[in-house]
Amino acid sequence: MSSTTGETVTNGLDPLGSIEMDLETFTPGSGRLEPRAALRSDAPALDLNGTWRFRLSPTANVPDDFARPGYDDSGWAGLPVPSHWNLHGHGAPAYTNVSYPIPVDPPHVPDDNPTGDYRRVFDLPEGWTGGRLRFEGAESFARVWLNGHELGFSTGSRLPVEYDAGPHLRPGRNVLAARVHQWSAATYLEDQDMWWLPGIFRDVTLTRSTADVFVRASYHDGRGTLSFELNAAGPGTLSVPELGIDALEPGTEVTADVEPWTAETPRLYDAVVTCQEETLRLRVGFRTISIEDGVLLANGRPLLLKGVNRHEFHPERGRAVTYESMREDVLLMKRHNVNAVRTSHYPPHPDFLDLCDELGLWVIDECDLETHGFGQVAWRGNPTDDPRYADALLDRMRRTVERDKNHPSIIIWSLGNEAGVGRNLAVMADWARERDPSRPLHYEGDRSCAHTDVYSLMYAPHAEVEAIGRREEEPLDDPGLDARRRRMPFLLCEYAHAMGNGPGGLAEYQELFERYPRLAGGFVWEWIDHGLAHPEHKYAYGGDYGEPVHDSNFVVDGLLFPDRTPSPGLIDLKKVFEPVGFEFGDGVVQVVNGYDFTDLSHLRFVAIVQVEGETVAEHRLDVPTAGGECKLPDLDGGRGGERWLTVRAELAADQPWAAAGHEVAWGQALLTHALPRDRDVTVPFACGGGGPAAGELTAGELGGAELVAGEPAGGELAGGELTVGGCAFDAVTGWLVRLFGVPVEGPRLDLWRAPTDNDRYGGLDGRWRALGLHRLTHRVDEVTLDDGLTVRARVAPAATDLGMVATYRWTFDGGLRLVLDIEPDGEWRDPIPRLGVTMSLPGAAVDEVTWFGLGPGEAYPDTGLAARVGRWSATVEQMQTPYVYPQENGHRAEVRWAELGGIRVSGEPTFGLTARRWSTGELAAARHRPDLVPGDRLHLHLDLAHQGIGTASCGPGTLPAYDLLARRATLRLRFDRA
Ligand code: IPT
Repeated sequence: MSSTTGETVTNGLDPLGSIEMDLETFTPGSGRLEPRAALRSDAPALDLNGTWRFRLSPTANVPDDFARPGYDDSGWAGLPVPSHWNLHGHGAPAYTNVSYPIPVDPPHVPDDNPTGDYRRVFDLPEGWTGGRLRFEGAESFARVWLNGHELGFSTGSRLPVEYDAGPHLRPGRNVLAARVHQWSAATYLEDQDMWWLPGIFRDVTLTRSTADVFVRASYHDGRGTLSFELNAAGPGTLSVPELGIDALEPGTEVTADVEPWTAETPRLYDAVVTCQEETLRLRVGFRTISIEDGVLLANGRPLLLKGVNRHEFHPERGRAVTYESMREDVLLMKRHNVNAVRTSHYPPHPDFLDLCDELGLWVIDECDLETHGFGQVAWRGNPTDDPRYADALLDRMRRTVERDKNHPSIIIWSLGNEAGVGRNLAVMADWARERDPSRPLHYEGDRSCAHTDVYSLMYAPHAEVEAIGRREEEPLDDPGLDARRRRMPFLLCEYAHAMGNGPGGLAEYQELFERYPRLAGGFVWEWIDHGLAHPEHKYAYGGDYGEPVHDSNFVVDGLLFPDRTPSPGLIDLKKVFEPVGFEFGDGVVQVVNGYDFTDLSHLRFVAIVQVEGETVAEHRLDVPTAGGECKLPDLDGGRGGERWLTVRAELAADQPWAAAGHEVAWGQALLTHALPRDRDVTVPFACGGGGPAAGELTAGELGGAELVAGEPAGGELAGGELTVGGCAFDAVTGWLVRLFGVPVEGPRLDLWRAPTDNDRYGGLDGRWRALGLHRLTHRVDEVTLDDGLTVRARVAPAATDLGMVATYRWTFDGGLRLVLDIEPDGEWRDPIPRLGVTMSLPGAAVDEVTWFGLGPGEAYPDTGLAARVGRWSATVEQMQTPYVYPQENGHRAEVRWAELGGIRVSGEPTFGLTARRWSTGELAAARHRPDLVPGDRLHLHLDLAHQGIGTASCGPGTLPAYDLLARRATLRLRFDRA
């Protein structure tokens, strides 16, 4: 703040200037107690969550008299704690990815600085003395008063702080007050890609617990070694009754026969630390993380991280997540074969880590640090390299490690995310190494890995990952650092950007991770879409609250939709992460145990035989618990048709994270192809050989003769229509107008799809629009009638000489057959979105679609790994994948046949099926789900091929094998009455 005299004073304008100074201080806090572990203690504690009195001011420049106990807050609103005030009608959320929403001018912040004042009255139970006020999280700067006495302030939004309340507590009524500023000098350290959500968003307690414990439990060859540090008022000992460990003194070591903790076998031992003034309960997991010869090991065995990046998010509550939703996250991860989580990009609510210990997930715990927006000013002034911010960065690392040090699930500490490089990283790393040598350090932002123990990249393309796997990466300039990094295991802390439709390329990454021991796996970006519940848009993203600077729907890039239903990307990931593999041979199946630590004894195996998608036999398989060859039963059966064998591995008994019968893995093998259909009788289209006469058609004449099903018939030319077997063509244009009595438009060649996020951000969409693929013109050049109907057309966008020659060859043999030859005209360079036909029919006639092919979910060339051959049914509504930002979706692949609205469409041999109640143009124009309003037509897309999906929204595009290049192609379809 500046005075008008030209002389800069920080506190020149009002007597509350000291607040301004603190807001812009580099110091992380004042009046705080030393950080300590989140512990379960029997010491009395008072839950101070609930409804607090609340007032929002637009600036920080307001009197702080509200902190006085006698202040009259009767005019204030009520606000739940924990929560974010801007999700409760006070202001609005804002989203930016990399950009700061304030000028980059550390440590200063704008005068417009939403400031929330909080008051909470509580009664102290009788006989209560002393205690600490503990805030688990407040964003971004919080000052606290008790009964009018300032206790201090703190920054580090996603980290706890404790103040000594004792001296100021009174018997009976007490008044707690807090002032939270949205912007502060600490904002520069919290530029994570997420909504800006201020407020006291985690729990507040008054606790009389004061002790700190650091348990160290390692594992080697069946033996566990245990010791602990205690920081308490007076002596204390540790006991683990189940292991016969009793009254262990701090600093002494004991060993015992134990079962190790792993994410697959999350074995925990109850421990009790008995101190003079309190008893603490912990759960100890014995495990050792090490690095040998560039391989990441857990308990001496190579570890493959099948991970996701998890932000805390709930569509109504933001980052103020409940225990139930944290638990749901862990259960969903376990059920989808995820074994690891990176807490991007801050330490989560402490309960989440308890759930990881208990249910089994490997965790990279990341410090609350990101300064990404400095990248937009060439990293000038980056706090990571500014000594004035050193204390704040060290403070964050200390509070992360101290709070979370007792979790066996945490195997790696991460210094932060996207914070550039600088000397403060060394300060953080040196301290963490000293305090906890048992866990390797991670930080992706410094490619030299000068301060880390694992080599990490984000969004590296497959080829680069493979080079690293082979230890053939590009060298660093500094030979010493290069040699050091070359000895490190590698992980992708982010990959496979799950934004919208996709991600593609998962299987190819997994294949590399499994092939090269140096590759310790990776973490898909990201777990959940951060779409905020919105009355008009259903789910809001950046810009929906009128933010002047925002990053649109980049915040909606998760494997779960905002309501936590799995997107196709998560279903695919489950398949790719399967811990059991199946290789089919002649009469046998080879079952491969892909677990890192366990055998297969917790699974049962079922073989299912299906003919045309209908189950004809089911058998139990006896699979050796170590995996290996398993003889298949006699799978012959009388009925014809396409026969498939599916082998499923399911949980044999209930697990804490899923019920018995939960499918863990599956494989499929084709047993016999379908017999070719008898199609030798072709009914000639032409009667009397007359070609179609031009100029005969009027609208009133539409509506030709219906034929009884199965009756052989010759074609008939009347009223400007050529009819055959209940199907009619416009005699002039050659377009199909009726299909077994159903009025239709099309099929016509179509090359466009509503762009996916990957198409848009990766640039393909722009190229397709420039080419005009969304506005193709059709010109019929020739209509020939003989024993069939041949229509030759040129399909091309305006303003270019590129086009496609489409030759539709129609014949009738009781069913209507289409052979469509497509030939590119001109030099097509870019991949095209799709190749197929689009047609529409009256929507009211169709509700359910049944198909035999891949399903039940959508599949594109490089996605849909979880789709299996079967017979599936879904309503048109259910066939839509509800991406928050509407885009191409719902394509069912390798469809042999589909029935809808009394019509059966068959591929010869297969086709891609998409059915919608809106056109591609409408889908492409929609910005939120509610923009899509069902029309009265059903739009049917019958495709030969699609462009792959890739992950170009952030990361590599489609692998070359999945590019759809314009080339000669033939689509063969057949239409019958269902
Ligand atoms: C990367 C970020 O680490 C992550 O927070 C998220 O923003 C992701 O991108 C995109 O959704 S950083 C990017 C510049 C590679």
